[in-house]
Amino acid sequence: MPLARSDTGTLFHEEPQTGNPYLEDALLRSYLRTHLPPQVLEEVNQELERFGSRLLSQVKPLGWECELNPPVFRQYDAWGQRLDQILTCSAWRRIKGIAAEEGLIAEAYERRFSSWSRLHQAVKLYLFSSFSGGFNCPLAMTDGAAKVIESLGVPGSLRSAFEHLTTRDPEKFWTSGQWMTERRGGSDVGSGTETVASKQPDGTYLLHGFKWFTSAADSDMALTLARIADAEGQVKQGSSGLSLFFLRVRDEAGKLNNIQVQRLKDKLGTRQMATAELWLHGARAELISAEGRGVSFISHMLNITRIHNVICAVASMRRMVSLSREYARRRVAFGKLLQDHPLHVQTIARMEVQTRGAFLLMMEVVHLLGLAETNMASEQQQLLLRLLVPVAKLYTGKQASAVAVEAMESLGGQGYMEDTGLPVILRDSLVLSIWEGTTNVLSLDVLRSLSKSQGQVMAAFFSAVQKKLEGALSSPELAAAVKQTREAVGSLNQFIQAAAARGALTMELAARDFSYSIARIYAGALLLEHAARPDASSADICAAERWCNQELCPVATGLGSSSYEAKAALADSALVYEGSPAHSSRL
Ligand code: UCC
Repeated sequence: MPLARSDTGTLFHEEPQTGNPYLEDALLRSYLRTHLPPQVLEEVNQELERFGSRLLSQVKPLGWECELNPPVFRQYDAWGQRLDQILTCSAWRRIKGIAAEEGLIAEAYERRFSSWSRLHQAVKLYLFSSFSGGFNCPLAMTDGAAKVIESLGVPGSLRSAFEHLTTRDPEKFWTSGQWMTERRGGSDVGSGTETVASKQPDGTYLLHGFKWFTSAADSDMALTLARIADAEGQVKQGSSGLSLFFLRVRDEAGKLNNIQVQRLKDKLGTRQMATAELWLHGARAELISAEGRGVSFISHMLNITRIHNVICAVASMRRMVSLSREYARRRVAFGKLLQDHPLHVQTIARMEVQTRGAFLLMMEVVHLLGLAETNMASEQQQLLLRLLVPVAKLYTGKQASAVAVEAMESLGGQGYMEDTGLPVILRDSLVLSIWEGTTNVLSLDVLRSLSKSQGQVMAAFFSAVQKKLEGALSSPELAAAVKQTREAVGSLNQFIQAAAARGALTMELAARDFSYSIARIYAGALLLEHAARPDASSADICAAERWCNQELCPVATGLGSSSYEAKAALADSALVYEGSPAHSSRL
């Protein structure tokens, strides 16, 4: 009678205990064994094992402390003087130091492993992400800023900033913000940006404007967009009126650079990290792009932060699956462990398949980026990278929250409890499909990459998929999955031919399904390639088969059901607005 007295119950839920995240990640380790040159593998393997154990012993508790102690905003002191201080907790600052020590940005720019440095950095970020207490966000923007400066050839005036961003010295390490979003919009940067830059006699600019979402507002510097005013104070509207600026947030004495903090945002997730509304009242800044080329220059940053988004999405999926599978080893229900209930394990296996596809997509993107950055990428690989960044971002951003919700459910009511930490992961994953370009905006970016390259990105895609499928043909057990993928490739090709004969509306309506088709087919080809290795595990083979069993080319189905025609757009509108005042008023 365990509950004969109310305070002596013996039933306790056991916390899922996960170990070294590197050692427990079979797919990551087999990927590195397969692809890294032996000397690089030896070094990286040891380092990642050490890093994995540091994450558990040091970073994980700090990350949780960040969640419990979110940043606080002090606008005024007791005497009415304006302070505008964003106070972060000591754990947040300690994680910043660890990020520097571990070279989480430096690794990509030192290039000690040549083209593999990017991949090595990405793997560290992937392991770090779920324990980082939200510090993955400032790191994304810091990396993006370093990339912009590097792409400019590290001009003299930005050398010091570049060194601060890429140092391993915690005392010198800077993080950067990316101040793109203004009150009139986050996606439509070209028409939503109102900040004005006026040139000063010394060649610097003073910025006046209002930045509506500035993430990691405690950063040391920022890159931001503004419109340069001419002698009459006039500015050019639209995207071609935007230029890119560098600014320090505070001076050496800690005084804000003519910036006022209006308030901190009250967000659903990423609460460990301060996102603020900022007034720029003459913030001194340096023009770093050609005039009117701001969007094009900041796209270097966007592509890097989008890749970080992919890394965080995959990390979050992996973390949730790890917690789910470990819980199933401990929790008894209906007379046996959850791991002995086939339906429960089937549910986790489905999450695992999604995580594996997303993981390989992430590794492909960072591998291509590493090649591009060391001038080792062919033209085809560069085109593929341009296409896959938005595809991977939009696909994994959506999958991360789907997996998080499913994994939470697999822990039952416990998963819904704040102090298990699972709700934090879920909340944080929900932003991944929103910031850095929503799913639809990125689907349109996929179309932009097609039109800008006159279709060459698709030629690169088809040729890369074809090569991977040819490699997988040697494994008879993969034959059915290869066939399914080939058919999907054929359907995608047919869609492109058919869409070419129709108007722009068809492509716009198809953009999301088209991007999903690219993601599913490419991830399928990657899973098949991985499963065709001589030392592939049965899990590798099963993951490839199951992935390829899903609908790989949804855009073909949409075309078949006439979903992308003008008539369908009218029907969409009727469906959405039936019963709304807007609809009634038209009657
Ligand atoms: O800041 C934010 C939150 C910070 C938190 C960061 C944390 C990261 C998380 C990581 C994990 C924890 S969120 C704000 C993010 N905002 C966006 O992502 C903006 C979304 N909107 C877009 O992406 C739009 O598509 C725009 C702004 C790029 C579209 O602008 P335009 O003006 O219509 O663009 P255009 O005219 O099409 O492109 C202008 C130029 C073109 O080059 P040129 O002039 O040579 O023809 C384009 O080809 O920019 C080029 N371009 C690109 N190039 C545009 N996009 C790209 C691209 N993705 N890659 C290469």
